[in-house]
This record gives sequence, structure tokens and C-alpha cells, in this order.
Amino acid sequence: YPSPRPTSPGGLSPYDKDAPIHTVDEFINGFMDELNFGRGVSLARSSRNDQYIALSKAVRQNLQARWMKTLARQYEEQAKSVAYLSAEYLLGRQLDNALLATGMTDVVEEGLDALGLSLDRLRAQETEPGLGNGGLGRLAACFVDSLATMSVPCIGYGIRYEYGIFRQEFEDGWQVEHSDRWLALGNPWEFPHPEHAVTVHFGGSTETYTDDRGRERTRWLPAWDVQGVPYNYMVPGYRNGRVNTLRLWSARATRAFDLRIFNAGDYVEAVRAQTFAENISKVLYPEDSTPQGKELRLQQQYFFVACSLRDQLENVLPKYFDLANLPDRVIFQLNDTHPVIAIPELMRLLVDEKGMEWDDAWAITQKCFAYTCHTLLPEALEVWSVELLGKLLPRHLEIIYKINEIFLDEVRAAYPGDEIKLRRMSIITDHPERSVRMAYLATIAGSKVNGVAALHSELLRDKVLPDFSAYWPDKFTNVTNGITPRRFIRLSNPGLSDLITQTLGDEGWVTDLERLRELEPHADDPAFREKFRQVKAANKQTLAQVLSTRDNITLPTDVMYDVMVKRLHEYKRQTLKLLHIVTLYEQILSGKVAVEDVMPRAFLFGAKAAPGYRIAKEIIALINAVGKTVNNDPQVQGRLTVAFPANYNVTLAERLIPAADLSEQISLAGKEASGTGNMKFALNGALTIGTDDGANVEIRQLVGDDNFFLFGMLEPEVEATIAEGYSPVSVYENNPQLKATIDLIASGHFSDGDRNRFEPVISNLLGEDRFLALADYAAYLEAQQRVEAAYADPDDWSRKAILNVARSGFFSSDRSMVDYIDRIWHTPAITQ
Ligand code: GPV
Repeated sequence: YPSPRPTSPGGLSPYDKDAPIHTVDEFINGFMDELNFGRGVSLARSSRNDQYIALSKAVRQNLQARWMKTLARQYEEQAKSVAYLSAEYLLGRQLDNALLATGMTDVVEEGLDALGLSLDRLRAQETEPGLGNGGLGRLAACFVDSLATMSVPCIGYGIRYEYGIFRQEFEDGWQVEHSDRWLALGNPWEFPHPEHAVTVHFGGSTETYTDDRGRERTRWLPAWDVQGVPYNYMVPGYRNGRVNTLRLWSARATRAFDLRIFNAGDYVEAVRAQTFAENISKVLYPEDSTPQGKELRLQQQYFFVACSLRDQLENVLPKYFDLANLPDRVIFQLNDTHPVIAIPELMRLLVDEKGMEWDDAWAITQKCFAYTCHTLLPEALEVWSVELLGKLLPRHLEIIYKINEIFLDEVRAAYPGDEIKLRRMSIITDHPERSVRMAYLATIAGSKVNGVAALHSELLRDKVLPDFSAYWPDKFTNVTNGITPRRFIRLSNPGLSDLITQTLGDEGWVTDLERLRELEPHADDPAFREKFRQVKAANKQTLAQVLSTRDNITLPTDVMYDVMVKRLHEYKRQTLKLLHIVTLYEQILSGKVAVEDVMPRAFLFGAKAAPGYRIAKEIIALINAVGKTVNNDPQVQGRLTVAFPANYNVTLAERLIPAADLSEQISLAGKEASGTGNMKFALNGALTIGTDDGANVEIRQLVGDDNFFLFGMLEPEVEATIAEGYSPVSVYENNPQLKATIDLIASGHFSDGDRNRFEPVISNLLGEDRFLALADYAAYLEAQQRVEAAYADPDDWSRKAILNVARSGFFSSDRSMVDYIDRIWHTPAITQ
């Protein structure tokens, strides 16, 4: 397998021989050229945005030469490559990553300094590309980073949304959404190629005909079309001279589309129709793990996979390529079900357009796809109504029916007479309406199906797809998620990175994260612990500074930072965290605990709610209301601070995570597929308080029980509790502290006496509590007491934190890539 390349520490390296910029002078020349002749402004008259764009373009020059080399070499070698299909890429800011990959940071800093400019200020000018909702989109970004760093040929395909994830603001503590105009000031990181636009069809009907060899065939007579314009992004490997491609598609009207309407004589209508086409890539759907079944979303899905398949077959593969060999050249990895319509699309291309026989095409298709599932929640499993699919993609629906028919014949032969199993395994379900189960289609067609953490893969096999795993035991596998150490420690935590590099003697750990194990002996060294604490304290200072200017938030810097950042979802149980905070507060108010005995803590939240997810927005409002009351109540004497900076995104995560002491990973067991924030915190030396869920299980196994605060029901207990008939009210009635806590909220204490204000949250908890927050409340409080006891011994806490860092190497996304290559892709190593 491709081993990560050794790196040349610091500065510019020998592999950079094709790069135009090596020295400070060369940088200044490149930068001034971009400013004067690219932007058309003098330094004196330039805006910060001019400077940011000129800087980015100077930096990207150093990547471009290598990019072209990578592509040329790849074309020569014709090696098998990964085509990662993902509707989301949550990239985060690009400039710093490009500086790191090229090793230009010092040269650039010095050059800008000589011009009287500050690199930090120009960094802050970049609007991050938020082309994803949360974990799933960020995972895709980590994976493409790792593949480039490991020199594995990969092209990432996705959508260039004109508006990414909404920008969140709070008005009276209530979430309001604003459009994310991330392209408004220009984007120096993309390369549009309108000349390579491809056409994608929609709607219409199908017909049968007899071809010139006398065979009965089907063809699609679509009703309308749009064009996909590719925008290429560079995905630089870390100092290894490789640059892979991320190709995002943007929709525009075709000429035919325009002409048809122009010819009807209505100019204004024709222009409006262009907007209709462009709508397809206009906006990212902001629902995370809760698909809404909207027609435009299906259009987006088909749009980007149809563009991507055509691109592979017509531009990436050589002319006259024998498609029988397609599986030797490409593996399409399906990032959840969003791109699964690619399966019938490939069948359509092979059978209808290339004239292949069905069975031959199916044999190829089955080898070319693999499917990653990212959830266990039934409501997150995508289905498309037959009515909608038939209207938008009539030929694809026919192909899905045929795949299903042939598959069910197989099942019938394997399990004669078992009609119920047949109905259970059918791609088509009749309830609540006739629809296509995309996860089943992906499972049937894919060469492999993987979950994203050990526990998740097990539950996926046994609970979500049991019939399929019994039928194809070898199809199912696990690849535990990972995170890129380049962005999530090396860039985001320079203090800790420097300490690690000094301690280990070199920077090799950045591409070989298991080397963090070498830190283990230092966990017992008081001097090292002291340095480690200084890094954490400095990171808190930096965060407090950022939040002060960004959000006007005042944070104490000498207290424990207890952080819960992730999308707002009931299953993730932000309410459980809130109940803990209100409990601590209620104990002060009621005099049960003297305020001097309260351990000082800052609770930090970050979370966006899907705009239509009512209860999630109510929970956000409640967190903000509690924060306002607690922060301003003199009885608390500043010992408890609640901070909820708006618009949590990758950029903010890079500041929050390095400053955290405690990582909150408290989902109901069996609901969080993996989590990846949990890995980022552990890697940055926070201890986890967490349930036995997702990748928490593996984190705890690796860091050790003593260095992890486990609490709560296990997955089988959750099932048993629900089966017995769970009653949240009786938990409430039987736990006086819980009752006092909930009653305090219900009393209107956090809503100026308005007892109705948070009634929806209260009645949701007492009446339903789908995710058993009340059932885990007592265990959670008890675990928080263990946390406090441990934190009271700073030296021992540091030891535990250091061991978390030292034992987190497994969670590098480089390791995830090795597992994908080994278990699923079988792509060979490429030599530089
Ligand atoms: I399905 N995930 C997500 O972010 N969006 C989705 O639509 C779906 C899943 C997340 C899971 O919730 C996390 O547990 C997981 O770590 C992440 O995907 C990456 O696998």
C-alpha cells in the first residue's frame, strides 16, 4: 500500500523544483504581479480582499505545476483510481492548507511582512466553502486530503453550490438563517471549464425499438436538459508533490433549452428558464441526516452523478477504451445514498447507449460501485417515491424495477416460499407510499457495503440490513472513520504540534500519526505535562480572544472548557447537556450546593439546526436563554459560563477544539454512526465524556478506561428499555433533582416568567423523550462528578489528556484510506 511520503521539515523542499516561488523575493514578485496585473490595483490602493486573492493566486501557482504533472502521470499510468461521489464537501478554508502543503508559510509571512501586510489578517479574509452540513461532508474533505497525501489517484465529484450551508445568527436567542454568499468576493481556488460542459437530461418518457441487429431495445426520450460546467479544485498532498482533483459541477441552461423558448418568441421567459436550470446547483439542502424527499434534491443528485459518470467515460478514460475493463480502472465510492442514482445511470449508459447486454452491464456495474452507510436512524434512510422518480427519470425507474425483479428471482430461488422475506428485501416498498429504497439498491448493486465505526457496522449488518448480510455475508465490512491530522492538529493547534515535533525529534508524525505513541512515556514527565498545560492555556486565551471579537462573548480563561459542538439533533442529546447545566445552577439557587463549592466551568456550544426542524430550534433558543440567565445571575458569581457562538463551522471548530478540556459525545447508544468530532477532541488532548456509541467505543478502547468518562445505557439496554415501554414521566417523578431541574425550566425562570415559552421542549422530554435523555440523566450527572474529581488534580488530568493524544493515531484518515484500499478499492500504490 502506498505509504505516506516522508516530509522535508520546514521551508521549501527539494521536490519543489517545478514551483515558481522559492524565495521571499520570488514570492513578493509573484504576489505583486497578481495584485497589479491580476487585480489591476496598486498595493497602496488595494483592499484586503484584493490582497487575499493575490496571495492565494501566488500560492496556488506553486501547486499548479505539480497538479499538471500529477494528471499527466496518471494518464500515462492508466492506474485504477477512486471516484468519490459525494453531494457534500465541507472543505474549510483553503489558504492555510495550501501554505502547509507547499511549505510556503515562512516565505509568505516574511514577504508579506516586508510589504507591511499581515498573513493573519489575510487568512481571516477567506470565506470558508461550506458545501456540506456536518460530519458526512467533512469526512469527504478529510478523505480527499488523505488520498492526495498518500499519492492515491482519486477524483472527488460533487456539486458547486452557489450557496453553501446557511449562516446562522441569533435574534433573541432564536436561530435565523442567512444565505451563505461564499462566492460574492471571488474564489481564487477554483478553475472553471465551461468548454468541458456536459449535458444531462430529465423527464419525458421511454420507448422500445428494434436496433440494426434486430434486437429489442429501450431508449429514453427526455423532455428537458441542463448543462454541468466542471469547476476544478486542487487537492494538495502534504509536501509530497501530488495534487489530486476535486471536480464540482455547476448547472446552467443548455443552448437547446434557450432556443426552444426563444423560438416561442418570449425573451423574458427564456431568460427566466435559465434561472430554472441554474437552480439545480443553487443551494445546499440544509437537512443533516433527515432527507426531505424534495424534487430539486433528486435533480441535484442525478445532475452531479450523471455529469461525473460521463466525465469518467468520456474524458478520463482513453478513447476506444473497452468498457468491459471499467472495474480495473475506477471504483465509484458512494458517500451515503445521495449518489446512488449513479447505479441505474451506469446501467443506462452501458445498455442503452453502448448497446451492451444487460447481464454484461450488470457484472461491470456490480464491480464498479461500493456503498458507505452513515446512519442507523430509519428516518435518515433515503427513499424516493416512484411517482417522483418516474416523472423525473422514467428510464432509471424501469432499470431499478428490472434490477429488483432479477434480484427477487434470486432470493426466491434461495428461500423458496418465503414471501415475507421477499417483500422485506424488495428495493420497492409500498409504505407509506410506493417508493425506492436507495440503501437497498446500493447494497444489491455494490461490491461492498461499509459502516463507519465498528459498532455501527455491526448494527448495520444485524439491525438495518440483516436479510442482506445473511445473503451476502462477505459484502459487509467496516471502515472506521478518520480525520486529517494536517488540518485538525498540525494547522489548528500549532502549539501542540510544535511540542510534539520537539519531543519526537521530527515532523514525521503528521503523515504517520501512530508515531504519537512515542509521547506515551512523556505523560509521566512533570516538565512535559507543564508544557502541555501551557499549550492548552494558550489555546484557551486564543479562543477567548476570537470569541470576544467574533461574538462579543466574554470567557474566563482559567476554567475548564466543556465543549459540545455538532449539528443540533435530538439523538445527539444537547438537551442532556443542558439538563446538567441547569442542574448545577438549580443547586446553587436552592442552596443545595454552596457556590464556593461549584467547580468553575465554561460550557461551549456550537450547533446549527435544520431550518424546518422545529424542536431543534426550540432547543437552541433554550440553550441561549439558560446561558443568558446563568451568565448574568450574581448568585453564580461567574463560576458557570455558557457560551453559544453562532454559526459553528470548520473555521470555528479549528479554534474551539484545541482549547477544549472536556469533549461531550453523549448521543443515545446505537444512534451516532461514528462521530468524527470525538476523534478531533481526543487528538487535541481533551478527555471525552461519552456513551458507548459510534467511534466512542474505539476511542475508549484505545485511550483506556481510566482516560475516558463512560456513562449511560448500552445499545441492547436501550432496546430493552424501549421494549418494556419507557416512561419519561416516571423517571422525572422518581428523581427529585431531575424534577427540580425540569421544573425550574417550566417555571419560566429562563423566559421572564413565561411558562409557555419552553413548553414544547418540556413536553417533548416528559411526553416522549425518543432518545432517552431522562433515562441517562442520573448516570450522566454521576459521570460529571467523576470529571470534576479528576480535574481537581491538574497533573493527573494532564497525564490523561496526553495519553489521549498519544493513543489517537488510529483516527488519522490516512489509516481509514488504507482500510478502504485494503478492504474495498484494491487500488494499487502509485509511484512518484
Ligand atoms: I446519513 N452523517 C451526516 O453528517 N449527515 C448525514 O446525512 C448522515 C450521516 C454523519 C453521522 O451522523 C456521523 O455519525 C458520522 O460520523 C458522519 O456522518 C461521517 O460518517
